[in-house]
Amino acid sequence: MTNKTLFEPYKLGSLTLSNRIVMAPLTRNRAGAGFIPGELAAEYYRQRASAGLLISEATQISQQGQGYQDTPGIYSQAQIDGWRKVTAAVHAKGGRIFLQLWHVGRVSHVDLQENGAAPVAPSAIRAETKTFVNDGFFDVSEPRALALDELPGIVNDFRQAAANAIAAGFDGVEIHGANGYLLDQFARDSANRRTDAYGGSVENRARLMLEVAAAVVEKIGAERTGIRISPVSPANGVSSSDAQAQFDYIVDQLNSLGIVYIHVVEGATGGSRDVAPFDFGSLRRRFKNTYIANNGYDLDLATSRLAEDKADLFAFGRPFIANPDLVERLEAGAPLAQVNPATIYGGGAVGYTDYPAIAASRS
Ligand code: 8OZ
Repeated sequence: MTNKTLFEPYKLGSLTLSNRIVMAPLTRNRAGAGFIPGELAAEYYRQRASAGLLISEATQISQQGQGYQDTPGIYSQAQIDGWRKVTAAVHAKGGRIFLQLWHVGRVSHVDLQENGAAPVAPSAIRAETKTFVNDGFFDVSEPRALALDELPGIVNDFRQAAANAIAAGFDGVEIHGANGYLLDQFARDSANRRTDAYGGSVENRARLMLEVAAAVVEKIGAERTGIRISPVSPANGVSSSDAQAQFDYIVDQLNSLGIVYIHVVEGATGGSRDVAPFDFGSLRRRFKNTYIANNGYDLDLATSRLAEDKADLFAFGRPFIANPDLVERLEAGAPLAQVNPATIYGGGAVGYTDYPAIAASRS
């Protein structure tokens, strides 16, 4: 047992976070034309800046990496300029913010791709999932398998996007290695049938994720590089026959790279924590830097898991949508507001920047 508390400062690399509560990445589909975050996004993140660390919504590193309508990018100068408003707003309130770097792989639709091209994937296997596009939910498109000589370009897109994030004022980046998107598609054997150096063995399936991590570390430094993984999540139609071996190996290699954190979705993303047998303690023990735990946490679970030293930081997702002052509410034992599911994805200020802080909602 430890006597740490959730509401004390925590040192993440060279940053001092004001508490151990993290705002998890949350897709909100409100980017403007050109996939640029604007003033409204700056206001949304500013309202939530009392989180010890904010992680931005998933942000595509290229047009090819986009899978949903109105998600922001980090590959054009106008996008960098838009994100600078967000980081300035958060920093002015004393907050810290990482950008989540995203390539969706096969979870996309031809209408989001350049010239209506097929989305890309480790193998030409369509995902059993839907995407939000053209103002509705549609089956994802049939993907094509990436050629071996295209993979360095994808690694390079992540590297450049990381540099762009730093140029936009972010404190660091989180590589999206979770939830059935491109890097997770390579890692999980249901989606990867390749017979080259990027398929087959545990080492080969981890290769693209680890090359991306190494490239980002080389570009912006290990202290500013984190990653999110979801070893047993069936999100977006992926599964593994060997999740423990796969993710034990990945985490050992990430540890050798010296990245500042792993952010682990424990269970089915946004669902059950007990979806499959898996020893998350094994990842915790292998990784020497910060372990961020996510999925289904509330104050009691986070408090007890911290006391047992099972994690350093705790990421809350949906509770942050309706509770901009979630940290203050948890600390005060105040009731939490409930989210309106109809306004999570897409739209404007309603259901985005109009959830009041508790002091305001009482008056
Ligand atoms: C919900 C809707 C669309 C995308 C993830 C980026 O699951 C997402 C996402 C979540 O990581």
